[in-house]
Amino acid sequence: MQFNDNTPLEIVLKAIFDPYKESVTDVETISTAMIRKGLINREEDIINDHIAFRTLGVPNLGIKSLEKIFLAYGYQRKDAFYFEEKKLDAYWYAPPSPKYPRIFISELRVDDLSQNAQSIIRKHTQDIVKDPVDALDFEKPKEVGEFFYQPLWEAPTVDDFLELGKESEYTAWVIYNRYYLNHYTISVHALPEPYNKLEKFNAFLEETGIVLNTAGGKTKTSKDGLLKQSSSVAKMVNATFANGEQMKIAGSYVEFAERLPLPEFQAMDKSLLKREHLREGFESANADKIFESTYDEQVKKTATYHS
Ligand code: OOG
Ligand code: NI
Repeated sequence: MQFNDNTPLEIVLKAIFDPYKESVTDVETISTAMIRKGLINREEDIINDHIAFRTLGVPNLGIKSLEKIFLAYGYQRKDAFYFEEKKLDAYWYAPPSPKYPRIFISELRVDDLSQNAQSIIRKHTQDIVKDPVDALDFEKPKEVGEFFYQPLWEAPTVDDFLELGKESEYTAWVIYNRYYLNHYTISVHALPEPYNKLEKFNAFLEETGIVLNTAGGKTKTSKDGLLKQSSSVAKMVNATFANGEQMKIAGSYVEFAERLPLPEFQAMDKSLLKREHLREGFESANADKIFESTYDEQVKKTATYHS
């Protein structure tokens, strides 16, 4: 991501990205390998396709609350998605300029969980009686960015975390991580040939030691064939729970997206292709599997799991 203008939105995005980069070591591993391979000169050359957040559907939180931040900086809400089995709703948001990433925000359908899981969630969130986003001053973008890393509610106990995880791994992740940036996404189509093809880029990532999410296959392809996505598996990170208890849990991950030209632009000179010529939006079936990048089944494949 290269931002030169220091606009409020750029300051917010940077404040969201920096702590994520600090904790997700794959970010730097991948950038360094891409530089060594000559795919980019600097990390800032990577075009960030989108970033994603997770939230809980309870009063004063959820999509309705978090989206206000991005709407305030000029984003527009686009298509809705529904994930039956994972009990999630989501929207994506188009940026005010193609130089900024899209946003994907998902939300847990809390009422669809068991009474037991609901009561654990409500125990953590019931004291939030006002929308915390309403207290933000959008003219102070650094503070807005820092909001994503504020506690919002008490850290869960290890028992509550594990109990939630039995029913919904997404929920356990959110109850601990809250609005932590879930992933950023490298635009693979923007890289030099032949690494602008996701299958080739995936092989390069694996040579670099990156473990890919295999849910639904390493490459997830939309029905129209024009949006291909893959993702790394989240690494385990040290987490401090209530009463100071420590345990390793899944952190955040990195995604890779290849957007192909729309049928009417497929004959166009490749060097002239811009964002508006490429497949837009997201794909439910791809997203459904990408969520699993933080799920035990995938995460246990990383070497650090038992350390
Ligand atoms: C988001 C998963 C979906 C996409 O690009 O379809 C997604 C998440 O893991 O919270 O990122
Ligand atoms: Ni994504």
